[in-house]
Amino acid sequence: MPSNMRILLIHPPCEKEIYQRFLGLVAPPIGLAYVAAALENDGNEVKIIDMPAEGEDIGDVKKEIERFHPDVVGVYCVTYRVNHANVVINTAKEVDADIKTLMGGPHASLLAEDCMENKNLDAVVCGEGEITTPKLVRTWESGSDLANVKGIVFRENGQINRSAPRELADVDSLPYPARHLLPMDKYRLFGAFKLGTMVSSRGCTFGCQYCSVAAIYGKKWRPRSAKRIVDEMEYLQKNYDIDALMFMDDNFDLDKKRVMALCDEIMERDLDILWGYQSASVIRDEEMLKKLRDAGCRIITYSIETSSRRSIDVMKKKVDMQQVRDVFQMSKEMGMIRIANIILGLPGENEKDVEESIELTKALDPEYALFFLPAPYPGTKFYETAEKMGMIRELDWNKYDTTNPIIETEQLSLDVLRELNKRAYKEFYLRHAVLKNNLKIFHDFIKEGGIKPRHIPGLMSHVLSTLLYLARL
Ligand code: B12
Ligand code: SF4
Repeated sequence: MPSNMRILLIHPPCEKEIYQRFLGLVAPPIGLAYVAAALENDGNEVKIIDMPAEGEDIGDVKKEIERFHPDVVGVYCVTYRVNHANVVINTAKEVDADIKTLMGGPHASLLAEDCMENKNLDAVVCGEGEITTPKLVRTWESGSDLANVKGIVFRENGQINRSAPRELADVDSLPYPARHLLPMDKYRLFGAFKLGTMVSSRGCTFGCQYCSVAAIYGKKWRPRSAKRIVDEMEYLQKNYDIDALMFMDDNFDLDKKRVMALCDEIMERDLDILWGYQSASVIRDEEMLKKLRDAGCRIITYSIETSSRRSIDVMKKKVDMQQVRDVFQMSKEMGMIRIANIILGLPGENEKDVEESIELTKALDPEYALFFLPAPYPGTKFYETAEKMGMIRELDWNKYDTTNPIIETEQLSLDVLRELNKRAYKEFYLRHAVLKNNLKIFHDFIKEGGIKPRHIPGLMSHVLSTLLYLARL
């Protein structure tokens, strides 16, 4: 018999973040859409509210819950949105004490018992939600024993209990995310391109000390097959008329063979789509880059994180700086839009190291650079170390969005970090080279037909708002 519950899934709002400011990126909460698809397949009526994309603030939650009148309210919870996630949970109970409340996502998965301190929260789904959530909902519906649902933390007779862990899903057999429940018209890249996102693999084998993914799923990487990925790309293009597609994988290019097979499949099907991804590895491989370029990949975010040898060692991040330089040069020659992700002020670094990172970023000369301040996410090795060494100065989790300084070391105070971060943005963006690189890229895109007249107002307003932001820094 199908399940028959009304379920409201909420992506809570947060501050305008750096990806939006500098890349004009508004991306869908694809994890919630995966959970929604699984719940719909089981017979439930599901609604997703993507509050950041809808421009809603937390005060709008009550009217949304009253309007849909759900049996279950579930919320996505990352560390920097935990306070808003709690407001959602509390509001649901305030509207109707019989509504079941539920959290999922990285922060809830790592700190489930902590989250359950909020007495209004009935359960947490730890890790992936596709298998667990429909089973939990069915168990609530039938009133059976929650202990039989693997992968949850739940409340029973005033006690907080944890069930057996859930095994990881077979990523190739999951249904597509329920994009029909998302406001697909609202997602953008560079403020102009209609954006679709996909996940072609889950997890990562690297185990960086500051990473929540490694802390939740361990060092496991689960790829989808090239055929299934390109099927979904075709589906997205056909049904949502997107201008660009970004892969939101943790580690997209871990396996060269898979990347090559994926590109071959895209080319064999003659799929004309502009796409991009985030490279965790920064691999020097001309053959792969060429193939990516030929298959329509034009945007690569390189997570260099840091150029300081000391912090590379401390954070167990695999970075070879000569390789990074070569990769940036090669991908420039191939006409890619390159985005560099840099973390400033990791433990062990002093002011000079941070300045070197800024100089290095300028020398790499990408079209865009994002500078993050280190945030020790609870549940990670980095958090353990930072806490043990008394480095954590900021306790408000709202601030853990990598734009605010959180840890202080003997070499770098919070104020110095804040200033260095501002300086990084100004020094990087207020240069002729950035303007020149961007003009060249956009000129090429216009020539190739990637930029159409309808994109111009969005692009202009994005550039203007970035410049205004820089001027106010
Ligand atoms: C794509 C992505 C982004 C995109 C955002 C896309 C979007 N709109 O959500 C961009 C590039 C904008 C981004 C930005 C940032 N991100 Co980010 N991002 C990711 C990434 C790589 C993938 C997320 C994803 O879509 N995964 C695929 C889906 C299928 O998995 P999922 O989201 O985890 O969902 C599953 C489960 O969690 C669960 N689930 C999720 N929600 C719910 C809700 C309910 C009710 C239930 C039952 C289950 C459930 O079921 C889902 C299906 O299995 C994650 C890493 C990760 N794996 O989580 C980091 C991650 C979420 N980001 C992180 C961070 C730190 C940031 C930034 C703050 C800084 C930065 N340096 O990147 C910024 C700021 C963002 C902001 N203010 O909103 C951290 C968060 C850590 C934490 N503890 O909170 C993560 C975990 C990365 C990490 N290495 O630790 N990010
Ligand atoms: S490379 Fe990225 S996803 Fe992989 S462990 Fe490091 S931070 Fe996490």
